Amino acid sequence: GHRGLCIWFTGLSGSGKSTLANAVEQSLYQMGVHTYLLDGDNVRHGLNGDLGFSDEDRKENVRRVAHVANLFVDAGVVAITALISPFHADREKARKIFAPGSFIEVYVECPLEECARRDPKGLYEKAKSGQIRDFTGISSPYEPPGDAEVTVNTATMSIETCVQYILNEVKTRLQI
Ligand code: GGZ
Repeated sequence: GHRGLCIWFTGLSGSGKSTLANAVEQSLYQMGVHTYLLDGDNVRHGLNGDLGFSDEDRKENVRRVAHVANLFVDAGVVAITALISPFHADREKARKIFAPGSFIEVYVECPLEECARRDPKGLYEKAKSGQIRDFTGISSPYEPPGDAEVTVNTATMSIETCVQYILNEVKTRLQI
């Protein structure tokens, strides 16, 4: 078998984190790699159902998901997380939970204007009109990483190209 690893996606709502995480997971599955995807969407319904979108709650969301991901990594699984994880300090704390070399931060870069144009769930529209408070990029900050292992830009690169960049890094780390 292979060893465990965490692929930590970070980026704005609508940047393409979930799309890329799913595509990467599918490719790894075809390579025989065991994965588990922890997505903001699914985790916030269960484990983190008590959390909202204040700075404190986002911090706790990131902390809990990092610890759960680390349990999967301990079990030899490639844990993939797709949370906005907007704060640099919280991502650094997450990174430190993992054994050295077992954490790949992937910055899913996409201009705010493009994310707001995509607006797949109409959340940017609601945030701009004040119907949703503390919305990342509009009324709550996003701190871009300066130290991500991989940066992909979904406004200028195809999904396939982004996935290849990420897989290259994963294969190197897993030595496969
Ligand atoms: C940001 C929000 C908010 C607010 C609801 N701010 O694009 P989506 O819809 O499907 O994914 C977003 C998701 C963000 O949850 P995370 O757990 O990833 O955030 S964090 O890491 O900051 O804790 C978005 C939806 O929840 N959503 N309200 N106010 N995104």
